[in-house]
Order: sequence, then structure tokens, then C-alpha cells
Amino acid sequence: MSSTTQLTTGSIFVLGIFIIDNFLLIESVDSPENMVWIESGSFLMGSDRGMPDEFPSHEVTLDGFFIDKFEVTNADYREFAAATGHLTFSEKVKDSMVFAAPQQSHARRLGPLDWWQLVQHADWQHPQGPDDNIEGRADHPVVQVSYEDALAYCNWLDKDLPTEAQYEYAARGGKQGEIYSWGSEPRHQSEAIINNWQGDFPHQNHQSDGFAGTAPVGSFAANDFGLHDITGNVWEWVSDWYHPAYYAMSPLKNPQGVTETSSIDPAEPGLAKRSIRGGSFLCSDNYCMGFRVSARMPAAPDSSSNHTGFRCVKNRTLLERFSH
Ligand SMILES: [Ca+2]
Ligand SMILES: [Ca+2]
Repeated sequence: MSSTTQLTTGSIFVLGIFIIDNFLLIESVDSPENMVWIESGSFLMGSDRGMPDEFPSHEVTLDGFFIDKFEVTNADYREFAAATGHLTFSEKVKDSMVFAAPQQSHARRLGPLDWWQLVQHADWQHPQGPDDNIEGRADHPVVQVSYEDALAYCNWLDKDLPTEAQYEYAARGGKQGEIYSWGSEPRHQSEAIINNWQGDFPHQNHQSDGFAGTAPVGSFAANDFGLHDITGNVWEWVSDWYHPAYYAMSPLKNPQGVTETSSIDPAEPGLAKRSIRGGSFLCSDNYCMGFRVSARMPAAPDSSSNHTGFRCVKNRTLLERFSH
């Protein structure tokens, strides 16, 4: 047999496996409840026009995965806490971060320390503090959960937190090079398209989207992948350790972030942080802009606040792919 024939036979064999593999994959994809299957594919991650930590935009290829259609709700988390007895970080330390609009100041420029307060007994069942509760908010996203609290929930369901790349791919909804999950037009300025902050943050929230704080999940239209609140409502934990220059060195396939010891937040060197994604009801056009699909934010994994929640993904192993 000539080497050409061997090569051709080998190629046909590989092609056959590829076709069978993909046939099995397509045939066997049966979405778990309230999850969407995201096909494997490539996309341009990051932005050359955004913040420095979003540079450079670069092509990333991902395996397919399932992702929750909605942010995890208070009802979901209540079920988990009841079944497992899990105590969140803020329940253990008995305090957490809560947003409070500061007094207007003309004397100096305000910063995050002016609007974040460490409130005693703020936790997921009391998002603003002891006088607050989640009654009537079962379908709102759970907040006041740390990275570990979020991961524990996902693991309980045999799921994971999304990687930063999975999150951005999902948020873009198949659109390439756009600024927002719906495209590049700033439609949020004239339409109630996401839950963010309208007006001059942190003093004036016009609430023209109908919500000063969290909104029930799914109150706004899904993106083209069928995902609700993938931008806006609450920030969402992802699994990557944060590094502002990661995109200059990240692998092209299934990037997972840097190691914990390599993580750096220039604002707090020496403190390893995870990334959060998607922006929240506190993100305005004059501050944060976290609802841009390429926007990244570092967050201490043992921190929690009243504007950060999460959703889960389910990654399929090779074994699972062939077991159907
Ligand atoms: Ca709002
Ligand atoms: Ca969100």
C-alpha cells in the first residue's frame, strides 16, 4: 500500500469518526431543565476598544456546554441550603457588602468606598441587612453569595461555574465583535432591554427599566442563545482567577484563567481574585459599563454583595459524549 493510499484511508477513517462523533453529539444532546446547549465553536473574545484588561481581542475555541437560561434564584438557593445545610460566607462572618447611595459631594470625586457599606447580618436571606428579607422575591437572583457559595450550589447539581470564556461566548449569543449582548447600538439608553442603572451613578437612578434593585429573573428578553439577564440584573461569578493581561497569554482552546498564585488585581496587589461578569443593576453609562459583553471585573472569592449572583454550566466529559 502506498503512503498516499494510507494517508487517504486514514483521513477517511478520521472523517468517519468525526461524522459519527458529531452525529452522536447532536442526537444525544438533551438539555437539562432550564439549560441551553451551546454548540462548540470559535469567537473573538475581548475587545480592542474596551478597557485595558479586555485587550487584545483574540480568537478562542470552546467545546460545547450547557448553561443555565437564568441566574440562580432565591428559591433555587433555598432548596440547596435546606438540603445541604450550607452556610454562606456572609452567614458565617455575619456581615456583607451593601450598596448605599452616598450624599452628593462637590468637594471630591467619590469612589467605591463611598457607596459600599459593610452591613452586619446582611446575607442571602437579608440582602440589604437584618431589616430586609426575600419574602416575595423567590424568583429574584440570589445575591450575597461568595464564589465558594456559588460553586457549592453548582456542584450540588453536578454542575460547574462557567469559565470566563464560556460566559463571554454565551453572552455574545453568536454575534461577533459587538459591544452588547444585543448588538452595538446603545438600545439600553432608550429601551428597557436589561436591568441596569439609568441616570447619574451613584446619586440618581431614574429606574426607567422598572427596577431600582434586582428584577425577577427573565424579566427581560433573552439574547440570541436564549439566555436571560446574561448582561445586567446581577454580576455573575465565573471560575477564572483574574489577571488583567491574561488575554495576551491565554491558550486558544478552552482557556481556564491563570492560577491562584498568578492572579493579580492592580488595585489590590497580593490578593488573588476571581472574575465576575455581566454587570448589574448598579452599572450605568457614566460608571462601570459592566453590561458590555467584554467587560471584566475582579472580585475577592470570599466577598459577597447585594449585586452579585451566578448561574451554572454543565460540561460533558468525553465519556458522557459516547455513553448515549
Ligand atoms: Ca434598573
Ligand atoms: Ca446577570
